Amino acid sequence: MTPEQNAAVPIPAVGRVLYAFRFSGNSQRVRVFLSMLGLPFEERPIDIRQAEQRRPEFLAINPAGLVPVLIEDGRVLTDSHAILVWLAQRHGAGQWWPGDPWDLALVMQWLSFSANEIHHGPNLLRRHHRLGLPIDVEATTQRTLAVMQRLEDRLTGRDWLELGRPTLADIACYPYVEALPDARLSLEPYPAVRAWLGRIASLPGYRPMPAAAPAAA
Ligand SMILES: N[C@@H](CCC(=O)N[C@@H](CS)C(=O)NCC(=O)O)C(=O)O
Repeated sequence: MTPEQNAAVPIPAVGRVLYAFRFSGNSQRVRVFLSMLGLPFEERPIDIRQAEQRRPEFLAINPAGLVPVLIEDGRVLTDSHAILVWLAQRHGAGQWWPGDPWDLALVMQWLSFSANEIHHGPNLLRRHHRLGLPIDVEATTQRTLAVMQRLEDRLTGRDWLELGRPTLADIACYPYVEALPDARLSLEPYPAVRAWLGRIASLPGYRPMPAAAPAAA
C-alpha cells in the first residue's frame, strides 16, 4: 500500500514534514540543511531506540523503516543524500549543488564518501558505542581512522572539501565527523578537520546535533 492509498497515514498535500530521529547524523544533515536554506518545516520525531521506525504507520511512509524522510507538498522522499540533492536543486539557487558537470561530479564524490566510508566507519562505530550495535570494533575503528586521516589530508590548506566554497559535500560529510567523540575517538589529532567543523558551525542556519544524549544513532 502506498502512503497515498493509506488513509491512516497523514501525508500533507502542502508544506514540508521531516521524519527524523533526534540523535541521528543522517537526520541531522537534512535538518541542518533545511535550516541553512531558511525553509520552514515540521519535524515529526521517530525514536529508533523505541523501534518507532518499525511501526506500521511509519512503514507505510517508508517501507525501509529508516529515517530521515522528507514529505514536501505531498511527495515522499527517503535517503538523506537524495533529500539534500532535492533541496539544493529546488531551493538552493545553484550554490550547493553546482550546474557544471565536472564540479557536480567532484561534489558527488563526497556524497558517496559519506554514504560509504563515513557510514561504515564513524557512523557504525558511534552506533556501536551509543546503541550497542554489534560490529567488528577493531576493523571499524581502523576504517574510522582512515576516514579521519583522509579528511585531514584533504582539508589541510583548504577551507572546504570542494570548489572553495561550502557545498553539499561539506553538509553530507560533517555530521558523523563532528560526532566523533560519541564514537569514543578524539578530534584532537585533526586540526584541519576541527577548523572545517568550526567553519560549518558558523554558517548561517547551523544548529548543533545533541551529542551528549544518553543513546544516539
Ligand atoms: N542511506 C540512508 C540511511 C538511513 C539510516 O540508516 N537511518 C538510521 C538512523 S541514522 C535508521 O533509521 N535506522 C533504523 C534502523 O536501522 O532500524 C540515509 O542516508 O538516509
